[in-house]
Amino acid sequence: MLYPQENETREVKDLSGVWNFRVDRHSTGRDEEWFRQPLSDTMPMPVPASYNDLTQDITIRDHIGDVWYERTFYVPSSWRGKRVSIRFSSAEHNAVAWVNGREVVAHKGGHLPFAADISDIVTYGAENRVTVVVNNILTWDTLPPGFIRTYDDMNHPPGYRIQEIQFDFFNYSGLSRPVVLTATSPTRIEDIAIRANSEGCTGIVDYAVTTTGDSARITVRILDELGREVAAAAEASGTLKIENVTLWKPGQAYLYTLEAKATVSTGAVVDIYRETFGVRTVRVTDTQFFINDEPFYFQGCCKHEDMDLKGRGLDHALNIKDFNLMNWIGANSFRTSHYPYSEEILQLADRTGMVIIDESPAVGMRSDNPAEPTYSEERISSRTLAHHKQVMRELITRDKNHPCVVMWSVGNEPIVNEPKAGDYWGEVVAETRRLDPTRPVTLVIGDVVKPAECHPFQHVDVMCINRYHSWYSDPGHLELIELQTVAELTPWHEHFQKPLIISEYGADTIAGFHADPPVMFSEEYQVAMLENFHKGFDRLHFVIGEHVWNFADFATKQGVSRVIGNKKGVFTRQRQPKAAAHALRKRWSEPRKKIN
Ligand code: BDP
Repeated sequence: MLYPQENETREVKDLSGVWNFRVDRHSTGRDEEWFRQPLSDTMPMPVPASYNDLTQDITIRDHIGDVWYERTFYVPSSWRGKRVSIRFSSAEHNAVAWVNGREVVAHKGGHLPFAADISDIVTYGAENRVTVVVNNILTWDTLPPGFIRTYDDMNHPPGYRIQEIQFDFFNYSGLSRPVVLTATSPTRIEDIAIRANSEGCTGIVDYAVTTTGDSARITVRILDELGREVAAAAEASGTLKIENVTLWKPGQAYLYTLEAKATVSTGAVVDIYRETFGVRTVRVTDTQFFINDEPFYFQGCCKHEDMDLKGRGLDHALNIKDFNLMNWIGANSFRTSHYPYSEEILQLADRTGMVIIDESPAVGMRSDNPAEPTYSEERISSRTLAHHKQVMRELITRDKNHPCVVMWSVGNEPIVNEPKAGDYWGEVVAETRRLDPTRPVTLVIGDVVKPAECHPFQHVDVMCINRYHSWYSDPGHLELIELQTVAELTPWHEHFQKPLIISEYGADTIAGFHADPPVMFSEEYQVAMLENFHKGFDRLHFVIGEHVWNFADFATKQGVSRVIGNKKGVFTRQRQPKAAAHALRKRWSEPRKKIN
């Protein structure tokens, strides 16, 4: 799905701002058809933002179920005869939208965009109303999965229920990314797919432009960063060559623009779309990851979209600060743990040369009862699998043209040792490869099992493994980390003959807590722990990357091991460095040394 773009043929109207908001406390809104009339009893609520942390009402923060958003907007008279759409960049997690009381779109799953043609529903040159119900309930059929636990005992009031989640971040909800109106010609460019790589000094650009509406003639040109035309064609799809191509490289981004024009029989240009892309190749061997035929070592931190007050709400200032901090610390990459991040974040990565492992929201895929299997019709079922494939389709449709994305991650820390795990993840990986044969695929695992018991890894190109030595295992024993890293990871490579990224390692650290010799939760402990892991990584030739957990402290559900959230950040939630940030900056600014 193309990003909303404003140009000489396209208009975008941003509906960000303060909307009307109402919590559906008794789940009556849908039956009472609240979308028919303007909502009553509303409070103001910003879009984009998660709503959870913006009131003083704990029952709003922890609400389970529907919330309603509404606002009015004008559609200019000049838009009559155009194709008018409404586009939601994300609604967590399920949503239905009505315009002027008529349903226009329903979407399952947060973090990915959806849109509806509302040309025949809006009133031109007049006020219109959009109403959206957003539901945050997670079930075994959603990604991430979750389930509702209801209690029937003396210790809980009648009907008491909680949302159980098996992932370690707050279940923020709402309209966390922009909502926009777009106006295009009824005959328009629907999608552009670009696959660009290089042979010698020549860029080879396979492209396909699809259109909707009346037939249109498509012409394309490729422009370099100075706006000079470097290739052109008069077909909707084909292969273009860029002589003396400038490659997109980690830390050294170079973006070309593919400009597509749709012309109708009268000779009028009815639509133009300019898609940026980079020319780069990606390749994996049994011990290495190559970008443009140069070995690439992933160094960086996993992240979250997370901040005070606005939760997962899109925040350009925060994103710029985060990219500047990652640059400062010497990070060259990050994983979008544990869900697709905003399109605006990927655009920043394209532009700055940050390398991305793009992850689906499949996190917490594990049975809640160790005596019962995860992969069964009661839990992770054929319904979950069908939805997972749909999510991969939507993710790849959205992100396929970003040069920053070098690998797809199909999920994080599922149960891997049940025999059916091989079938489930095999199917997800196969679908991912069918959709995009150009990028490697990984799965991130966390369980400490023997390699032969990890059924999904036979299907992936790169093994991503999360390890918490001296934290969740052998707490306090920093001296074991190097030994355990080497002893435990070596068999994984021997068994699978694939390269490996340590996709998480870390320690909760309260900024300002000090102890020397180090004790857990002190800044010194976090530094010492990272350093001991690094000694292990540097001894392993098949380790192709290290992603610290986590870039910054973040909000989680409440629990006895979380002190107002997860504190494994090397920056605080307000983006101030802990001692570990300085230590990483030192390591990542020096040339990397492998011992063997
Ligand atoms: C890993 C999870 C991550 C958690 C982290 C932790 O992948 O989401 O936040 O552990 O416990 O298992 O801090």
